[in-house]
Amino acid sequence: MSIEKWINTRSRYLNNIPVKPGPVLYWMSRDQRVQHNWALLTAQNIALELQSPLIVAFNLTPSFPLANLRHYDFMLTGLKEVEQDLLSLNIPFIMLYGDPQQTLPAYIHQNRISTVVMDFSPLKIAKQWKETLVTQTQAALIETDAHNIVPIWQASDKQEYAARTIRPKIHKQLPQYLTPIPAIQPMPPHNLPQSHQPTDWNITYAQLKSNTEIKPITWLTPGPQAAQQTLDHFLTHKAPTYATDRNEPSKDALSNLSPYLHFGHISAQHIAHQTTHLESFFEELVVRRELADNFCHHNPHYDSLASAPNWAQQTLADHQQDPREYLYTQQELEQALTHDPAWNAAQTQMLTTGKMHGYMRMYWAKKILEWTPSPAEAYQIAIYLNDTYSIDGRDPNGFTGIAWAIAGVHDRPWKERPIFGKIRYMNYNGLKRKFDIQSYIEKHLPSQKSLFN
Ligand code: FAD
Ligand code: FO1
Repeated sequence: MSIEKWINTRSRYLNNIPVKPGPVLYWMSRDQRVQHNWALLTAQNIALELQSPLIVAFNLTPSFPLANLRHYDFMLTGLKEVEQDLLSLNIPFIMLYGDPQQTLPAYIHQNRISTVVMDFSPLKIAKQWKETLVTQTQAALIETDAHNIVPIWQASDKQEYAARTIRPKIHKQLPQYLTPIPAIQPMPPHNLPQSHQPTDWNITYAQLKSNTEIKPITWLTPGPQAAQQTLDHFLTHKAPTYATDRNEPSKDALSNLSPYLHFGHISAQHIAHQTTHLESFFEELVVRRELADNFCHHNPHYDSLASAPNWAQQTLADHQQDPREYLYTQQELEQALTHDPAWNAAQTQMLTTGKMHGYMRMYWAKKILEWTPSPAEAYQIAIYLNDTYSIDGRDPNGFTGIAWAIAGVHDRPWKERPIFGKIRYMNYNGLKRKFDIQSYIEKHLPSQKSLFN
């Protein structure tokens, strides 16, 4: 296959330096896996075509925003498995440390890398890293969307209004993009200058500067193998009842795949292949998740209230001065000290397990809007709590979920009311009416009884 064939619609050039013979580097970041990884596949095919060595590098930024030991432990455990998977395919894995805006240009220069392939992320931090690289290197730079089934640039060229507007654009292209993903092949022996030294994981852990009081989670095993096992378990035991049970917070009905999708330990395309028959799951995994990337990619204000559509900005401003019956500080919310046991149960579930039930996340964020002095502050508190404690946090899905709950993004105006204005409202009685919320409360707050029973 010619090089151009591999720089297909899943990839794009970030500079106009042509690919030429010389070592090919896959700078792994969002998609931390070997198999079902279009970015690694693109890099491998270019290296084979050029008869050049292939190297994979991961740059550890010890102070990733709002990340702590809970997240680094999950991620680094997964990367240890990725290193072994790569070595078994004769592909060297290099761990870099520090600010990628310095470490990558230096690595590329020192090792005379001729082509760099990167995976895609819509987040500003990743875009900043790449913008710097474009100005600092003479290597060909290629970005491959290894996260979305329909590449972000093919799905839409603008911020989509709602799931209903992006859904047809995604479904129309699934026949072209929801295809089997070729396996990564073993590479021929390489004569790279630095004989590959396996990563010293003690040095890696020693680089971390984040706080350590938020403990790693133990109920979920990190890494690509465990991700596959979690998928198998979901398909066998949960898929049949997912459509009916997925919103019931007291049931363990969700797939638990979000931490693996966030760290790229598993490919959404690989999951989608096996879940086309699960309509409600497929809608979340494909349409909702790819809508989140679309929102973060096209709206630079995804991490603030400025992301809200005009109707929402207006309505929240109209009600900014409404009296708040309850007001809590970030710390009181963080410690689950509100009057509402359902909210406290959701916050406690996130604190202790790192993963709040999806339905409760909607209720949780909307109550932060109701119980804080301003929508702008509510937005920041929701991001801070979600990204500090959720194992799947710091993700486009999180920014988009908070934008939906507090700022009406991807939603429509509802009946006007105090504080919320026309932002969709949720309340405790709704939970009580629809779910066994008492069991959820007792499961996560054994001591507290329901306030309203
Ligand atoms: P399942 O129901 O099994 O879903 C399977 C996959 O579908 C998920 O892993 C996810 O990739 C996708 N998906 C499901 N629901 C959504 C959704 N509403 N939006 C986008 N994709 C979805 N998701 C995160 O990954 N990280 C977050 O930090 C996060 N924060 C959220 C905050 C708020 C306020 C809200 C309302 C939602 C948030 N979500 C977040 C979206 C959703 O709640 C989670 O993706 C889901 O609960 C993850 O659990 P699961 O994989 O077991 O879910
Ligand atoms: N990606 C990296 O390339 N280097 C890191 O050190 C890194 C740390 C990290 C910590 C928590 C977390 O949730 C994600 C982290 N990521 C890191 C991966 C991250 O998902 C993406 O690379 C960026 O978010 C861009 O999408």
